[in-house]
Amino acid sequence: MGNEMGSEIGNENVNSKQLSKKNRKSRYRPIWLFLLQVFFCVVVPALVVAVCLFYVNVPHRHSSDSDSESVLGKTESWRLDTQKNYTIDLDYWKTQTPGVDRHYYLNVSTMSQVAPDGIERNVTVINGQYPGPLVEANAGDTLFLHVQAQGVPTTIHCHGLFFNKNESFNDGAAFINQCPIDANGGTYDYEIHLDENQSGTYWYHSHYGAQQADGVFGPLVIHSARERELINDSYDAEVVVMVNDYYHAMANSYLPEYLGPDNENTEPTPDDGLIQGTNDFKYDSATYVTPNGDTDLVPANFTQMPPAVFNFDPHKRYRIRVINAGFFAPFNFAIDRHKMKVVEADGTVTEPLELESIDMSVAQRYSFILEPQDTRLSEYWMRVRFNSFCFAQDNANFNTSVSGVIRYDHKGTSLPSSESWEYFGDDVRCRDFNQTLLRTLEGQVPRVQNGSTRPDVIVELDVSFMIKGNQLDRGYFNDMTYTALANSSTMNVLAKSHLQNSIKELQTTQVETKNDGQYLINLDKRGAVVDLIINNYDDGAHPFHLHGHKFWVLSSADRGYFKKSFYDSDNGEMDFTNPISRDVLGVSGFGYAVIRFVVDNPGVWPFHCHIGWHMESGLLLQINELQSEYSSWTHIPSAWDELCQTSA
Ligand SMILES: [Cu+2]
Repeated sequence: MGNEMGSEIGNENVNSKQLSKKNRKSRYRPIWLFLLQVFFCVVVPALVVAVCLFYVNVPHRHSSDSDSESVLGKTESWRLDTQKNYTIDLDYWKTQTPGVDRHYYLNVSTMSQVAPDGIERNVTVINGQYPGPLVEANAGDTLFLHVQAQGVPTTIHCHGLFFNKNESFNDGAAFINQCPIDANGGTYDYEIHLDENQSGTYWYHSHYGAQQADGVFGPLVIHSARERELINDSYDAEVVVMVNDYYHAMANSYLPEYLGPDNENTEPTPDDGLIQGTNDFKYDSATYVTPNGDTDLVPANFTQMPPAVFNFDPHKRYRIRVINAGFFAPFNFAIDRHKMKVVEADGTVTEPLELESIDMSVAQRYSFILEPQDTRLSEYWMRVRFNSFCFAQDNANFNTSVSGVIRYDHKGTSLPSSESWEYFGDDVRCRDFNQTLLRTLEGQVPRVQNGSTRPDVIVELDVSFMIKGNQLDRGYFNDMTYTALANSSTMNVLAKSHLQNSIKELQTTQVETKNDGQYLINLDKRGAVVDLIINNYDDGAHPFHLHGHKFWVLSSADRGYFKKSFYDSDNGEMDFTNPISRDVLGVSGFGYAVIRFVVDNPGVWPFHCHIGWHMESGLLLQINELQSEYSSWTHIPSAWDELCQTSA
């Protein structure tokens, strides 16, 4: 609005100059004409300027739908231009060979009066824009993230990356892999040597408290010629589609009630869902529910925003990379009259799987090749349906059907009239789709040396939410709920004070230790095959994420509990061939899963539910992998140690 008004003021100035010239010529005209000229040359422009300034200083309240035209097509300075930024330049990446240094500068700060969906709120964002920019590299490159914190502490975690060149200290989980970057202009440079064999769709986000939900996240894509070859499809265009649930207030404002006494894990329900950081939220002052029921938070300003628009070329074949970058809510994703040939899940190339829609838990990613089923229309709806069955409470603000527009005729402005695929949603369960449909291309589950289906190490994890001390409901793995260290990180302690500390000393040989609020699974034998058996005794689904690895999904079930005899049965309860290997798996309420990984990556790796609220409730443990190796590293930068000194 500021720019628009500025240009109007400018035009008035030009007009008054033109009138002034005429005025000089008219000095011998009658007095009434002179007064008329004064009126038009001075009084009218002054009034116009005054009115303009009034509107610049006092923004419209609740501008109505009729104002939406003026917003469409105009980009606010705080809004990232995702049409440009999230479109991948495939031709460029095809010319790149691995081994390049890629530098990104990420400045984290809090801004006020930002309105991704039209409702103004404070956000914490990267480089002053919402959402975060696309970060890209080739497999085998070195990725530098130069992060600066301005006004808020932060850390950046690259979700799904292995950090397997002895770089666990750059994983970014606050109080686990590092101390936070100091709020007062503190900096840290993440230098990540990317694995030559890791590629696909990832994302990065703040791993400090609940900060991710406030806007510190963005897509991360690792390109690879080998991956394109494996996918073996002649796609010639690529787009990232980033979807997230969205709240109308800072995440921390919900925590006192959520984590407070007598709240039985009733998570705050989102107000909205965004595609590419935008949505056409329908504001109605009569029915609007203010965050936390705080009546002071009636929106001062509302601007109707447009839905996400994708301008596609009908002659191109698209690879779409979808990311659930949300904090809490899973969704179903579909595009009218287009099928999706899934070719990648969490960075793993899959055997092609054709679907009409796909369910995605928080933090999961899929790539699919877009397969138009007809070309009669020039616009089609992209549909994101959040599953309200997953919410503990209703939120009248949240229209759980969020839409984007795919436009083949870029000059068109009309909304699609396309029809949806049949949708069986709002399932009576909250779960991933049947994961046995997904197969790792050319994959093979690792086995122990004698070829047995059983692993070297089995860890059984019972998941629950329990009310214990002070009437507080917390998330538990077995009998442990996580609480962060106050002034250090687990890895600082275990790497630098490995012979004497209060968490886990190097000479300790137990697989499981539980000291100082830190539940560790200690894996000391390189090459060992490890299975985590996750029995979910909670009624809610949990998307579990392991840092530093992908895991093989040997088994997952919506109901029941795992029996070890399944290892020896041929009844299909387990799969030791080529099931999916990924880094996030949703485990249904009262269901279970068995996941496998190999001990080959020294470091401290969180294993946690990726629902931000549940992580705040303590549903997190740490894999302490090859401590004998990482505690002898001499290459950890001194800047990493210093983070703990400034935050202490
Ligand atoms: Cu959870």
